[in-house]
Amino acid sequence: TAVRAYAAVDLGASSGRVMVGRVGHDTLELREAHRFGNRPVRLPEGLRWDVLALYAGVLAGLRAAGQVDSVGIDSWAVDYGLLDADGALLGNPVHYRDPRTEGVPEKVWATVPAAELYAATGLQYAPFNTLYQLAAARSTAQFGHAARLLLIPDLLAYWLTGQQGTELTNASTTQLVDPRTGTWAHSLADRLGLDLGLFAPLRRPGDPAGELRAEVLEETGLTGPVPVTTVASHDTASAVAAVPAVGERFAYICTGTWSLAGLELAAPVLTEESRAANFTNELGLDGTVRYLRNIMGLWLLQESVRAWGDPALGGLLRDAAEVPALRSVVDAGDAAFLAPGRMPDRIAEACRASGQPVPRTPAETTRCILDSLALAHRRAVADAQRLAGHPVDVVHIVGGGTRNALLCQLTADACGLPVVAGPTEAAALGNVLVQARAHGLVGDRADMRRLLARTQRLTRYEPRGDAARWREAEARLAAR
Ligand code: ADP
Ligand code: LRH
Repeated sequence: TAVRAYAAVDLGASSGRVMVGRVGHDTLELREAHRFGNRPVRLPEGLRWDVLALYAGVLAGLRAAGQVDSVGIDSWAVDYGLLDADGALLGNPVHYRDPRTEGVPEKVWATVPAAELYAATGLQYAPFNTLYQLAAARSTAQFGHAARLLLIPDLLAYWLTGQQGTELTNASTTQLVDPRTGTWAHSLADRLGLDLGLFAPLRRPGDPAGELRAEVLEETGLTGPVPVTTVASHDTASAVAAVPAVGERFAYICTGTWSLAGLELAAPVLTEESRAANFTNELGLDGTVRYLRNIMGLWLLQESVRAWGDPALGGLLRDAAEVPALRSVVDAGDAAFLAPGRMPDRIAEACRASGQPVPRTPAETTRCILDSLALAHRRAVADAQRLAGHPVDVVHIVGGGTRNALLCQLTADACGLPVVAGPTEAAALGNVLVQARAHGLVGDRADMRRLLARTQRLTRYEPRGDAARWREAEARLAAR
């Protein structure tokens, strides 16, 4: 049977990569064609993405990938570029960790109370939701010249093809989409005076998104026509699509810069209790709902490692495994850890303020971070099951964190459930499989997952029975 090759462009907050997936009836192989750093730049006006460097990385990656049957693009959510009336980019896209939204949510809530926002959009509160970014941006000179807004993957797709669109799973992270219907929340936007005409028309995973422009073919050495296929362009939506689960009784944790922990549901949970627990209802593949909580994730470790002058991760994790467990834990869901800088100090301060031993060495700080992440995973998995009335038997971990065996084992211990870890490049695999499906190579979501379970290397971690210690740590945090 035919084997086809698909290029997956997957841009995470810490690195971008172009992967090539080869898909056949019973085969799925992924190879890395090119990986490049994604470093935010601190300009006088604030923290910005280096989007031209990312585009150059995409072109280099497509050249390294060689001839493919189609290209798909996914990236982190919520951020966007503005275009003027000629279609030219206005400035560097603002990074979601930029502090420009400080104090903005309160102003938005004065017009539309937070409870109404949740009822209409199902989105968790996060200061960087596109809605708040737009409320912060609209008084700027740049915004006055904007004729179009493209979310990051849609911006890159536009540069590759000349075609504009707004992909639905990523649109659902703007807080301007109704998760019940998968269409724009017009009356909400009207009340806030936000012009939805800035967005290009919605498109869905599987829809065609144009073909590589002649100049792109020339720069990459590819022979046209090469179609670009719309995938689940929110990286987390692609990653959830590639969770190799069997049946429906599973929770997932997408671990990378963030930990996104929750459930795949058929309908959103819009209750007041769910809002209070800060669960989000983002849209997934085929009208599914990604009911999950954002946890600060390995960002805490990445930023600490940067502060220590980039020691090797392997040695650090080995040393951390020797540190006694659960000595101090911090709230890994706390937005206080959102901004860059001084991470080990900020973690030490949080331990001191809650009357716990202060981690002193990099190994102790690393252990504190991993214990705290596992504890946050436990709480999210338990809360999601309760709030959605959807029990699970297993937790799937996908993404970069699957390479951290200590984190996977601690998560199994904390949740009291078996953990199945893998695949590591889940977002790229979800991206590839949606392209393959659009071209008739695989069937429905369950088929995609069966193919993943058969072909990907997965590691199972059984919970070690120390539930009482995790309950105690949880109570310690709650008592703060
Ligand atoms: P993103 O997509 O958000 O950029 P990734 O899924 O690539 O993130 O995951 C990055 C994280 O994976 C890093 O922060 C790091 O903690 C973890 N990681 C990467 N390589 C290793 C490794 N060899 N051992 C342990 N952890 C690793
Ligand atoms: C992970 C992610 C996450 C969003 C955040 C901004 O890469 O897309 O799902 O909340 O970035």
